Amino acid sequence: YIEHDPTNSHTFKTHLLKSKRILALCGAGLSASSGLATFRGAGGLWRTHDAMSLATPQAFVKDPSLVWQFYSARRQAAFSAKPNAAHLALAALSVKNKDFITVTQNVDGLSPRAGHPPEQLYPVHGALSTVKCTSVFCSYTEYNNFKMALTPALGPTRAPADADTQPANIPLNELPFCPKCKIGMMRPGVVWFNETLPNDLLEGIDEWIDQGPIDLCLVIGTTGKVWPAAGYIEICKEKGARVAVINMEINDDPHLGGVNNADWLFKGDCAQILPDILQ
Ligand code: BJW
Ligand code: ZN
Repeated sequence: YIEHDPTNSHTFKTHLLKSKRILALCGAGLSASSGLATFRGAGGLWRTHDAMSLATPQAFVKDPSLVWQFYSARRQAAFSAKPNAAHLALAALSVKNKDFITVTQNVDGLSPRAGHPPEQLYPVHGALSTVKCTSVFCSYTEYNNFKMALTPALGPTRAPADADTQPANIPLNELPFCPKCKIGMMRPGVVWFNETLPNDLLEGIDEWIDQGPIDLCLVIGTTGKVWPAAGYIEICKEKGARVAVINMEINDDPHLGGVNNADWLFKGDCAQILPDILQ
């Protein structure tokens, strides 16, 4: 495996210059150097909180207080974080190349804040900055909400910082409720396991894919284990794309970041690598 070295980035840059249609698939590693925790990596969220058991509709029904504290802490971290050089490099590429799209699994909103044009950005797992009513009578209405504390009980001081801090047992009536119907509890506007991804976004991606051959697929800071997002890598390959993986951890696993036999492997922090290889 080739690591991040000049020869490697030279052949990549040659291909990039020839590439018209490019798809980037991004994951939590994109925001790591902004100080946001990843899911499965070192210090990943799923080690300190059992996120498998938190990012499901079943967990929310069972213990909305716990799940809301988890998301409240992550909202506060995301709203306080700043986009890094990797977000900026992708935003710059999308301004330069209107045939480039970013499919991001991240819910932190850092790509839009970096100036990534929204029509070229597909946040397929939703956004921490949205909340939606859980009542069918309210048609699950979704709202933007950038408040640091959704309710006083979910204020920064009440959010569990790590696994050692016991989450509080917040009474139901101190959790967020719908401003419209008043009876529906609000939930984070993100996509949990066993839930379908937003159809309009999936259709938009499919339309872009169907427009012709794809030249390049960038796999950035993701383990590529979560579907259907991971599936875009193979779809790009079927449409002729060559694949570049940019990841902090590159090992001998032939199935790395959801990719079999990537054409380029760049090992390191994408906030350092992307500005270099995409310029
Ligand atoms: C760096 C770095 C640095 C660190 N620089 N790199 C087909 C096959 C098998 C299973 C399924 C399938 N289809 C569906 C499923 C089930 C399921 C699934 O995929 N399960 C797998 C785990 C096996 N999928 C679903 O349920 C999806 N829904 C669905 O398919 O609906 C249809 C349906 C419905 C009902 C029945 C049947 C079908 C929904 C998936 C939703 C995922 N949601 C989450 C939570 C979002 C909200 C939240 O943020 O809390 O999305 S889970 C979590 O994983 C989150 C992430 O977006 C996602 C991906 O994680 P990611 O981004 O890859 O993060 P990490 O931590 O894993 O990796 C970070 C990487 O960065 C590492 O590699 C580091 O090395 C690297 N890194 N620092 C560069 N500085
Ligand atoms: Zn409602």
